[in-house]
Amino acid sequence: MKSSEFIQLEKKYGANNYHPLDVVIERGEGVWVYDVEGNRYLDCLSAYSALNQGHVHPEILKAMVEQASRVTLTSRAFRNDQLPLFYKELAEMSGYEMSLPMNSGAEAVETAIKLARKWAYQVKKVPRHQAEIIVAAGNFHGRTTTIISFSTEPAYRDDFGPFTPGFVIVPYGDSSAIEKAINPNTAAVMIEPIQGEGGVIIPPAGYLKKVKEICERENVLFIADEIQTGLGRTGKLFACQHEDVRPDLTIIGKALSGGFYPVSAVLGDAPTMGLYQPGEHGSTFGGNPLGAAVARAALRVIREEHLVENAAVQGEYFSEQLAEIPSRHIKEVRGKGLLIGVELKPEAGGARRFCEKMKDAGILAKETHQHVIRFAPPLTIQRDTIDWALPRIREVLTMP
Ligand code: IF1
Repeated sequence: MKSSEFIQLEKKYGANNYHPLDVVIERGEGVWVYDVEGNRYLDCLSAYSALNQGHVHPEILKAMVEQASRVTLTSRAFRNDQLPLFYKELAEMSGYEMSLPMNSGAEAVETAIKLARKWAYQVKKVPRHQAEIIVAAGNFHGRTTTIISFSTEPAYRDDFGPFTPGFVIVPYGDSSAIEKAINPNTAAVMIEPIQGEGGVIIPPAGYLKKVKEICERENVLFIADEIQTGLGRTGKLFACQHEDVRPDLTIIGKALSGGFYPVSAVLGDAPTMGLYQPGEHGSTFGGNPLGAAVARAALRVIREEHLVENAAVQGEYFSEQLAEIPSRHIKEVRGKGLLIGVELKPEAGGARRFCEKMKDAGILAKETHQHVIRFAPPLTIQRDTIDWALPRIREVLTMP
C-alpha cells in the first residue's frame, strides 16, 4: 500500500485528534526512519524525546523479546523478578531513594499530584481537601481531566470541563510570583525545568534554584516534571541538575523505555514516597515485568553509551550551527543539550510550512506553538549526521 492510501484509511477510521505530517513510517533504526516508499528521514523529534536511545535499540529490543517470552504481566497482586531490580537500578542512577512506576507520563503526573496532596494532609497538616498546587502558565503535563484543569492552552482545556480545583497558575520563570502565591495550604510547586510544548522555553538562569529555595523555606514540595527534559535530553541526566537542584519529586517517562513501551515513574525519598499505603494508588500495568525489563535496558543504554555526555556535546554543536544559519525568518535559536527550539518571526508564516519542506528534504521535525521548530534527535546522534542535516535545514530555513 502507498502512503496516500494509509493516510486515507487513517482519515476515514481514526479520530481526528492529531495533525501529523504526511509521512507514513514503516521502519526505524537509530536516528533514521523509513517510510512505506522506502524514503529515509532523520528523526529530529524522537517521539517528543521518548527515543533518546534511538529507534529499535538492539539492546532494548533483546531485553524486550527475552522478557516477553518469559512473563509479561503479573499485576501488582503478585511480585515479579524484574521490578525490584528496576527499583534498585533507578535509585542508583537517579540518586533518589525510591520510585513508583506507572505507564504514561500523565499517570505519573497524577501520581505525584496525589502524593503531594497526601503529604500536605498527613505531614504539613493542611485541612483536608484544601491543598493547593502551584503550576506555571504555558505548562504541559498531560491530557487527563485533572491535568488539563490547569492547562493555559484553550485547545487542551476549554471544551473539557468541569475542572479539578486545587491548582494555582503563575507566570513561568518568575520565582517571586511563586513566593507570592504560596499560602499555608500550598502543598507543592510543580514545573517543567524547560517548557517543551510551551515552545522550548528556558527559564532565566537561577530560576529553578530560587524556586527550590523558596519551597524549602516555606515547607512546600518542589516537583519537577522531567518527562521530556529528563534522562539525558538536555545534557544532564535531569535538567534540574544544570542548577544543582534536586527536587523533592521528579517525574520521568518517555525515554525511560527507549520508546518500546510506556513506562513512567515518580522518583522521591522515603519521607514522601513512603506515604502511599496499600490500596491508595496503582495501575494494572504499572511495574509490570515487561516494562521493568525494558526500562532496565533503556537505562543501561543511557549509561553505557554515555548518552548524557553526547547530548551535551552534540547539542552545543547543533545549536551553534543552527544559530549561524543566515535566515531572515529566524527570531531566536535556544536550547539545552539536544532540546533545541528555533523560533521564527511571526511574519515567517508559521513553522508548519518549514517542517513540511524539511520532511521533503529528509528531516522530520515538528512545529510547536505555531512559530517554533523543535529539533530533538535521538541522543545517539553523531556529528557527521548533524553535518548531513545542516545544509538541508539551512536550505529550508533560507527559502523565501
Ligand atoms: C501528545 C507536547 C511534547 C510532557 C511533559 C507530561 C507529559 C508530556 C513535560 C505527558 C507529554 C507529549 C505528549 C504528546 C505531545 C507531547 C508534547 F507537545 F504536547 F507538549 F513532548 F512537547 N509532561 N508530552 O511533555 O506524557 O501522558 O503523553 O506519556 O501528543 O500529547 P504522556
